[in-house]
Amino acid sequence: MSDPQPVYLSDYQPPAYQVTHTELTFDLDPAATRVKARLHIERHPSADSQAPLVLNGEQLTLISVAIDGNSLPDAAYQLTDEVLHIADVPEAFMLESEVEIAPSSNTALEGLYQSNGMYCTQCEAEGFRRITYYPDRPDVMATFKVTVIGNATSEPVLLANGNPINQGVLENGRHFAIWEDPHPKPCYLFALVAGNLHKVEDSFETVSGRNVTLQLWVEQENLDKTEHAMASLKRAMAWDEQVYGREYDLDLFMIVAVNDFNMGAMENKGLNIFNSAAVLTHPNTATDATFQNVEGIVAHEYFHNWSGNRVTCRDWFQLSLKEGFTVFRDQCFSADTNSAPVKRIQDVSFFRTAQFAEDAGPTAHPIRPDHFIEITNFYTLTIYEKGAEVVRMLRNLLGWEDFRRGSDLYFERFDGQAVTIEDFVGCMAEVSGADLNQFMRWYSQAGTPEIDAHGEYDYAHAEYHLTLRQRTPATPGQPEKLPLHIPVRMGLVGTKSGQDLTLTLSGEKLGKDAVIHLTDDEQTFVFTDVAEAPVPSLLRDFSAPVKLHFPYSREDLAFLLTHDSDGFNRWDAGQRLAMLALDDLIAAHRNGVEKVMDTRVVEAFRTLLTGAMSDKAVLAEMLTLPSEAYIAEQQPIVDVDAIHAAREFVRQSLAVALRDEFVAVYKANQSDEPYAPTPEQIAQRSLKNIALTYLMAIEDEEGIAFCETQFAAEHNMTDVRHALTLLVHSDRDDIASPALKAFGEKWAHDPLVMDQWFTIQVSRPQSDVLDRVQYLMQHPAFSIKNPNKVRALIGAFAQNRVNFHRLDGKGYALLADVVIELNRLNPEIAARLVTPLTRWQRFDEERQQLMRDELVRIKQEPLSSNVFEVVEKALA
Ligand code: B3K
Ligand code: ZN
Repeated sequence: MSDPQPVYLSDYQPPAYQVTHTELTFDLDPAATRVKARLHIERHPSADSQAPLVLNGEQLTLISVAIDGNSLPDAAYQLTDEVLHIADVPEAFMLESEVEIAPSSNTALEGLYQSNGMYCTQCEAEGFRRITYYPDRPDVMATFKVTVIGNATSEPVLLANGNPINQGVLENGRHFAIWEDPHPKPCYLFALVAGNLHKVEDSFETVSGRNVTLQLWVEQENLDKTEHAMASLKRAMAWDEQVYGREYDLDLFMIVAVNDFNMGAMENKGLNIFNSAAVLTHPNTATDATFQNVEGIVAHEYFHNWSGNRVTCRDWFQLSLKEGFTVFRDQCFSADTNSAPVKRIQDVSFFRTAQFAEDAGPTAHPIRPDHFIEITNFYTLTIYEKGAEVVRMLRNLLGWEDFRRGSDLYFERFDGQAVTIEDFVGCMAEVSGADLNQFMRWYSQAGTPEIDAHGEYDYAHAEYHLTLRQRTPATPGQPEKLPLHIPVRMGLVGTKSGQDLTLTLSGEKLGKDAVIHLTDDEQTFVFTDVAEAPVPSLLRDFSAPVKLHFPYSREDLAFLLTHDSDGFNRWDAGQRLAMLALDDLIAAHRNGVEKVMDTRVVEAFRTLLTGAMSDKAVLAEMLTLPSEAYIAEQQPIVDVDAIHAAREFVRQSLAVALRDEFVAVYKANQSDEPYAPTPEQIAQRSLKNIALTYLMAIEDEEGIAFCETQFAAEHNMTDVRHALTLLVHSDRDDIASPALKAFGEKWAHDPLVMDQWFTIQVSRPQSDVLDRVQYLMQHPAFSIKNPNKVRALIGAFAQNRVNFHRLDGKGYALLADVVIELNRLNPEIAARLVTPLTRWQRFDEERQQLMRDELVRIKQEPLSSNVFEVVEKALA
């Protein structure tokens, strides 16, 4: 067998044949589903009349194929494992085929598969080719009519995209439903669901007065977990009308929850399919974070109806066209619905930890890659989150009004088409007159740009000289980088007044908060009429996805922490201050020197805790130390033990110094109001729980009592889970073990709560974790075939920095064993799971060797193209 080969963006050719209308009939059976397809096909006028028809198809058993009613003899076509090739076809014709597939043995969860006995589909990106022979590419768009035939008892509900047009009873206990979707769509948006489902129904009146029926389909026991998703959907529909002028376009919108799903959810036209973890919530079973996540994902999939479905991608290299834009849209929606500064802090915090790591590793790729082996490997933080940051920069460069005009133009001009990133950015340039040529490099250049900044105040001339130098480190396949267009939003905060000073650049008054444009390798900006010495506040609101280095003193940072008018940068100043202290402590740990806590951090925290800060949500974020993963990102060589020890030392020192303040905050933020996922309540719970986190760092007796009471009160899952986690992660096994046991027994029937139960245990810092993982893999609630379980147990263990990176290599070996097993069952999940091993360059030599050994062991297996691509890059 030869190695899988990449496809290249530069090889793109428009399709020679279009499918204008697709009719499908599914006769469902777990082991032998029959799929009949009738495809109305037309040759493109500019295509060669000799062009063969090439249809994708994988793991299909072909029963018959005919053109215009004439069955094709064997000699008329060629069949391989991947394509059906017909050399000679007319200009316009009807292709009929019948295939057999086996949903019950589909463990890859791509195409048509069964989850808990229910039939469902996942076609993006290239899953439709596992359903029928078809030109499985997004630039082929057809209207669809779908007939689903199933067993009336086991599949009373039969769903597909669009509008229901007919249903009826057949012989032998079978029944059928017919669905029609009038909007032309690529086959990746096709969906079918059949099973014993129950619905919750609501409605939404659109801005033009149309009534849309909204349905949420779940298994019976989950009917009480749908309220929040439904409310979120309605908010999202209203938001897209108000903010983007986008109205829904069918009379019915359905969401289905399934337990076995590779990703969060899928935006199939009119029939979104969701991982149950991304849609089901109840105060007793889901945390605040889950409530917010569900709201964001429901909105994200809904927003795709325009940014993705009505206007779709020409090819999969353009994936960020729909994903980056849609993530940006859902981020803004969540910011408008909840606390905007906290949303930004959390998004950036995650981005700087996880996307920066991706951009610095062997799988780094541009937002628009120029080649790939397996597209499912490119549903990444770069395509999604960095893509969203780039759209956000466009919004900031143009201003909202021009950005909105550009968005309107894009949707109008390209409605019903499959387009490219140039088409999107082109609309933005057209409406605004902005020159975005250099900006386009953000789409083709991988790696995180770094800005080295320094500034000098010239008292004599009342000038501030700010020099910014940019460089983007080499990434695989891209040794040389060009300068990018980087918008730096900034202010100068006067050290006497504590106020933002007016920015005057080349005689022009820019206001107190302005964007300067770094476009060259190095630029110096001279601000004039600067009446007092300032501290610069740079990259406000994280105005560009870059690393910014500025030689701030701890005094500067303590000053910005209290005086910066930008909430994001106030938070960031606190993070930077903590990082300086952590760096010293990491060095002390490595050198075996006694650790000493920086009192400036303690005093900064004291100010926060006792000050008049009214925004509890932001306060809770400011009291949160950088995560071990984020700290690791900042180190040249990651020393997991030193990082853990240093962070624990800071946590404990703060707890000792500010114990009474934490107790006071904890007590002041108790509440027995009925649970609601409102921003106010969430803020209060976050603040209360972060205070408890500190108290538990020193296993304070009162803190332990708070935990026990909070756990036992069972008021809501946010509080219960937080208390349980703190207990389990402490050394008080005498209290933790019974609590964990009670929790596991109470929720044994609820898979989503059991996911949390797994994660809590395998993220504890104690050294017994590896044994626990092995033990829990045998637990009846665990299944390697369920992606949520794999993420909750194995994925969470691989995030447990001290235990996964054990020096005996057993953590790595365990992960590799699971990857090898999953490679056969579910290549998409296997390829994601291997990620932590691919980051071996970041560690000490001993660990590097151990991690590489496991990658080599994986590489010796017969690999799916998914895992092959990742491992090959990691070992290159
Ligand atoms: N568009 C889907 C992606 C599913 C792809 C899985 N291989 C989810 C989303 O971004 O909305
Ligand atoms: Zn998406």
